[in-house]
Amino acid sequence: MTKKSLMKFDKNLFQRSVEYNIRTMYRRELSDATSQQVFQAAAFALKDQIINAWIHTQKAFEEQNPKTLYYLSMEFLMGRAFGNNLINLQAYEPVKEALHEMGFDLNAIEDEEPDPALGNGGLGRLAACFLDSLATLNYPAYGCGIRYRYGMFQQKIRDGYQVEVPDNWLENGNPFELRRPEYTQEIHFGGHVSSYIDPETGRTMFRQEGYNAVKAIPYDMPVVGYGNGFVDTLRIWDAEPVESFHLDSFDKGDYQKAVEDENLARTICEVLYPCDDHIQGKELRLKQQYFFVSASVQLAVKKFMSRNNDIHELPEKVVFQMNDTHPTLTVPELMRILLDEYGLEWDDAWNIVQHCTAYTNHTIMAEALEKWPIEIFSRLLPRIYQIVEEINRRFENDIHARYDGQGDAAYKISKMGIIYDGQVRMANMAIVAGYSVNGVARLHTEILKNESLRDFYEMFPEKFGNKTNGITQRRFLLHANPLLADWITDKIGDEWITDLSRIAELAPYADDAKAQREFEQIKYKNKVRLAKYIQEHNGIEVDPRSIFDVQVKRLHEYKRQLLNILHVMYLYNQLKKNPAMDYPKHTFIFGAKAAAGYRNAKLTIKLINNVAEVINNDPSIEDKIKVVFIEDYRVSNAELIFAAADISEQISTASKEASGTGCMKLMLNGAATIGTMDGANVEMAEEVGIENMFIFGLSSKEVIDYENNGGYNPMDIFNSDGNVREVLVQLVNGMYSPENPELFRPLYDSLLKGENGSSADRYFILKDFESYADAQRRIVAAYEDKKSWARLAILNTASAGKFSSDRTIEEYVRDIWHLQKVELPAVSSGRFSKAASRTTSVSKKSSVKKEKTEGAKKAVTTRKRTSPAKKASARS
Ligand code: 26W
Repeated sequence: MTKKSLMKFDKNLFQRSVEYNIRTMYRRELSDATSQQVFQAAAFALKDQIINAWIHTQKAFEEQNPKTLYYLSMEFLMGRAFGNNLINLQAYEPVKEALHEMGFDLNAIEDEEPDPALGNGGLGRLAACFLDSLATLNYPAYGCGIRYRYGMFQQKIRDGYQVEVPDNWLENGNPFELRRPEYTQEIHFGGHVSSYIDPETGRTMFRQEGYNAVKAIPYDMPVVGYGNGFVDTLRIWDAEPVESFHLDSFDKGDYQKAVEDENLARTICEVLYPCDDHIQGKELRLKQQYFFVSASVQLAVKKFMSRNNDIHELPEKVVFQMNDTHPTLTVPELMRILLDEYGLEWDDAWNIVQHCTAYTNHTIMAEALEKWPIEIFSRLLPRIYQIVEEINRRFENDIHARYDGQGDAAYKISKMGIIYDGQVRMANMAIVAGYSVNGVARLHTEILKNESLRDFYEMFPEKFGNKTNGITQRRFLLHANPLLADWITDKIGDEWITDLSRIAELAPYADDAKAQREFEQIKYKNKVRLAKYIQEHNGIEVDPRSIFDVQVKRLHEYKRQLLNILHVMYLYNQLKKNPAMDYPKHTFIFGAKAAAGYRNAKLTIKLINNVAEVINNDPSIEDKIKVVFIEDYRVSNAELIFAAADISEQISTASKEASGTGCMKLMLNGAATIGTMDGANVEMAEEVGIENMFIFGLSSKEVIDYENNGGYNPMDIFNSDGNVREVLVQLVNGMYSPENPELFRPLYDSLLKGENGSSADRYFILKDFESYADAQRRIVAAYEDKKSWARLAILNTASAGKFSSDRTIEEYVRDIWHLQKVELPAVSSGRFSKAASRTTSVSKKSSVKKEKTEGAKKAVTTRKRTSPAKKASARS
């Protein structure tokens, strides 16, 4: 790999350790071991090495008692750990060599690891990138989540349809996790609330009784920082029954409860909900939310009290970041602990909660806003519900105090009330309680302030801020694209690995003919690698010299995969009518999972596959276009895809994509974006220049204006645009579904008629079609000139500096979390682990703008690599 390992890696010891593990774990000789067994053995050998650094880091936390971040998220889409840990330990090359000498190929061994898919998409992957950055930047943090037994389903494509297969990722065990029974917490559901008088204070107190209980057991996974010997923790909770099932329970008369407790424990962590577009109000999901939030908050408070004396100081040492509304129960749960267990008065407790909790919003889609029916909520969480009622009562009083004069209070309560219309509205609770509300890209934050959360912004303007998303360059460039990573390091050095703003130094190479050729060659090799994967997995032969045009992301109507495939159908029509048409070879690559119950999304997958079937098998177009649907899109194959892309499709209806992060991964790997002015695309255009992207479509303002005026009439386009009409008719004339011409009728209807009361073409696909087709024409023209295309690609890579999650994390630290970096004391470290390898200094090149406050100054420090000699003197 790019960077020379700074670790003292003992190849011999590693090899002996792998061999030993194979003997003791599998009673086998090395020569008889399967690849899976070698993976397990090597992963355990690696974990042994990580453990030292992990202990060392956690000891430093204990000694320094720093403020700690608890990043609460229902999803962590970590991807495979083995290769990533090797990268961050700077031991990739030595381990590759060690395995090679033993007769194994590291890539093949990496492929043996199941891809932990404890997340749906953007929100979960963002959480994983954040952990990587937190550890790399020396910040004390826990990721808190759920250890789902089954992660995101595996997608199989059968006859063009998506079929969901359970993802049994723990089948062979997880070598990187540690079970921590000593941190077990108990969680209570149901029952009722009773009150009693505290004999000491004379105050009325409340407690939950007759509940069902479940034990929460944490499993810890190391999160290894890059090259700094720093290891944070991902703590995911599993459920177990409080007592194992006793036969004598029957005699004691609580047989029923024993069975219920057992069932509760069995079901709670069973499966990740594969839905990220609308809420289903499923009781089990609310149980999952309370389960992991309660366990995480209880333990955080206990840990705090073990190091500090006064619970009132909690906000100085603890911050809970709520990743969307899913962990909002943090608010009433912390209130419960402070009121019922620590005996605080309401105002005191509320003051603490208001200084410990912060909320990130990831979507403006109304159907994704979490609301729970009071009936379910109060039955499942009776004491928590009482507390929410009181929070709501007091907040309504505040609204009255502020708006009664204007006669607006009733309206404001209808918008902002926490309990309203028979439901508990989670976003409203998170905003009222938290001290910070942030959006994930500038445009998104502006829409929150001016549209969707306007009333809240009016009331609490100081809470709102923007934190544009980012991605970790260590996984998505250093690991995913070793050829490009090496090339970049060759040109500008390796500082970009921990300071992506440095990648701007590549820009001058955009005009260098030799660099252009080299860049092109690298892209070509990566396309060959992906073409091989496609050949193996899809049986489709694609030409690596064709344009690789990629749309990989969750399938949603607002992301408009339908626009993309309708355009492919249109192109095909053009080629059929005009076989001599000069058109460069173009491969359209899709990858997407659809929520299991999302009909139009699943039908779009079927449409893509059916279009692929027709086009890929039509010799008359001479392979000018190919369509590929990559099965089971996930973190591991995403890495191959990003490295090989020429074109990145970011074509959501403007205003709908909060940020997007795939756009950043593709840009970093030198793909040019075709996109709307939506989400982070807007900021990408600022960085690379709009002339180096292919921008099209309605602006978010235009979309919002249409929406506020009842939409537009797509029939006008149908009637006036013959090209559009032709493809729409082909949706329902059996051209792509001869066995059932009506198959795609729902897609046709969604475009022209609207369904379930929503307006026709709700996502402005037809409205944007011509403008999209035009942007595609510009791409094809630009691709003709190889040199200028390479220039464009290099400029995209060189302009991606802003989009590192390191920058995002520094902004959260500066404006919201106020954490300090923890410097590790020096140790004469063992192999792999290298503590305190760096000193801290204010980097002039930091992409985070300097702030005036003291705390902020500390937060923007980024480290610089110093010579070993300097390091030694810094330590002494
Ligand atoms: C209640 C069901 C549910 C589950 C998940 C609703 C909504 C979600 C997530 C908020 C959906 C999500 O992943 N949003 C994405 O978050 C990314 C990280 O900020 C953004 O880059 C994407 O634009 C946004 O769609």
